[in-house]
Amino acid sequence: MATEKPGQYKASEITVLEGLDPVRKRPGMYIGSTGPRGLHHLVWEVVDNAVDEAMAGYCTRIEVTLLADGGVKVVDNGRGIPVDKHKVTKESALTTVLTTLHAGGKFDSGAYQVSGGLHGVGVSVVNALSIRLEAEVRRDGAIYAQSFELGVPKAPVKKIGEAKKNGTSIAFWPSPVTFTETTEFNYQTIAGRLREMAFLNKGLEIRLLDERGEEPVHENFLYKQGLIDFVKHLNTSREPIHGRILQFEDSADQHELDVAMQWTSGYTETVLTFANNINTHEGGTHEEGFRTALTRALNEFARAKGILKEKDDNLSGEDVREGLTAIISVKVREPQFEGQTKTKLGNTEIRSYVTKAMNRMLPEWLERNSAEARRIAEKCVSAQKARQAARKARDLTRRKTALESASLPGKLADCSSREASLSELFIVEGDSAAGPAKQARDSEFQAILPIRGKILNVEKARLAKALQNNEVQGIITASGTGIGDEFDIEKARYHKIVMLADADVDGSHIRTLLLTLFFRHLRGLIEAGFIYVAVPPLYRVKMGKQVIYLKDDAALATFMAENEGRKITPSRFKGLGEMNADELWDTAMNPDTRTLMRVEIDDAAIADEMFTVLMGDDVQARKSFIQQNAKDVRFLDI
Ligand code: 0RA
Repeated sequence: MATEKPGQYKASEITVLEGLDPVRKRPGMYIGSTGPRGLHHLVWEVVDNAVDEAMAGYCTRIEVTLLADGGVKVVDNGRGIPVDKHKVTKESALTTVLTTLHAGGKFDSGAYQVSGGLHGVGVSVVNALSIRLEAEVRRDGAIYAQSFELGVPKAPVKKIGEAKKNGTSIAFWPSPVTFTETTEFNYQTIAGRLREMAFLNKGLEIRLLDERGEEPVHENFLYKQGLIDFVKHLNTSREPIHGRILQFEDSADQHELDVAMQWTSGYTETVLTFANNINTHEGGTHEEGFRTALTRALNEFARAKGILKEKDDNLSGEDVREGLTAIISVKVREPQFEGQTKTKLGNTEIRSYVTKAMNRMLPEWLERNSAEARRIAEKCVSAQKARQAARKARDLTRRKTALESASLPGKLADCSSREASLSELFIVEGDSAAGPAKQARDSEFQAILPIRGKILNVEKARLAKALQNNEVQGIITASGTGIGDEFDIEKARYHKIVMLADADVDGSHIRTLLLTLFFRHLRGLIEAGFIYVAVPPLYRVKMGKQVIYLKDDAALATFMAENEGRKITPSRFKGLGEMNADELWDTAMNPDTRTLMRVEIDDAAIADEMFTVLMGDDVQARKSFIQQNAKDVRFLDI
């Protein structure tokens, strides 16, 4: 995208010389979106640079401050961005780093970098999209400073004082011209990611300070045991079946591997994978390599100890991962990120590297800790037995799927279109709302599936048991994709699945249960962007002949203020069941007037934490989690 004529510069110079115009023109290309996600991307970008310094071994502390005036400041105690004159640009390296587009950003390319498909676009992108950015560098005994507006320096780098220690401070104020939706940072989003960064980088201290409220809020993240602490954290409300957490570390000349794992008495598998600190929630070669070694080691151990008899089948991958909480973190010199959301590690050499390293370390651990290893192997065998029993039950449903519609749930009022990309499924709570929904819908492309009462909490049940639940079965068959190893997104029958439940505590509980089902067993639907929540308005207002719907108390207050003096009669919807078909159509179903929120997983680790803690058994953990996250957890009741 360089504007210079090709051939005029050497390739390396063109990269260095590219300015920030393209970023200001098409911000989405660089940060994904200009919504809240893109906004937070700015913070990740600056923090990632500081974490790169830590991974290279030069930085031990990072401080992130959410400033009272809406900016963010990130301070680290690394080497400091160099300030000497750059060979090509003839200006301070600090200025170059902040005003030119170049992949990566580090001049010394030896170190691991977070850079990849996701982050790593460079701090200059943050600069381009900020109305103001202040950089301060401590280096070579002095403090240097430079300010920018929308990426343009206000003056050259200036020495403003003496300094004993080294470090970098970047403060920036995102431009409301780019971030039209919001420029407000979310504390929970930032805290979650910083905590995860601290887990992944053992010994790195990350502080978060929020100065925006009346009382400042701060949290410190520092984990001496890294991934072990991460696993402990994820298992807070679970029941481990062995005390010692398995931990493996290995490094080869080109890559590093870090693993921590522990089995619990539950049934969900939480295997989180990272490459260069990026949550690879589409998995990839590191996960494949890990799975191969894990299945093999447990089969061999179980056979050797007679826990698995000669006549028994081998344990499957699913069997050995039941109840497992594991973190796999690799550092790769040149990571390739693939997949729909660029969160799948593609480096093929990593598959065999991880398998080999685990083949060496895991059997040895099992042998050395044979009492614990036995408990683990026995758990795997009981998972296998349950799976075999479940398969018998599933075979019945599978035979029916051959008959297509025969297997669809009886309560489903299907749409006539068979074009999945145009079809919508509304999951509606209760019969009182299902009636009007069926009347209101456009049966060409809208299907209705009523669910009665509370659906099963799949967090607490084995899959086999979950499948016996009518509501769960209905949702799975209606969605068309199948589950587990058979899940196939291509078979999805609707590309929009909309949860329609009341705004009250019961409705919120049902949404949480449904989300848990999607997250644990139909996650591909969330990842494909097919899951939505309908947000019906709370108020209907009559003003003359007009009928206006307002989503919440704030919207009502604004509307009343704007129309002061006019005769307005607001009424509050108590529940979906109270709406007639027309109202339901306007507020929840008509594509032109409804409000739908797409359910997104920004970070599987953080989502997993939320589901585990909220849906698990530990009431205390649940209470404190909800108290901490109250602002943010929209779907959940206390
Ligand atoms: C380029 C080169 C070096 C360090 C950095 C950039 C650097 C960037 C950031 C961004 C935030 N914090 C940072 N800390 C360092 C290496 C300089 C050297 O060789 O001393």
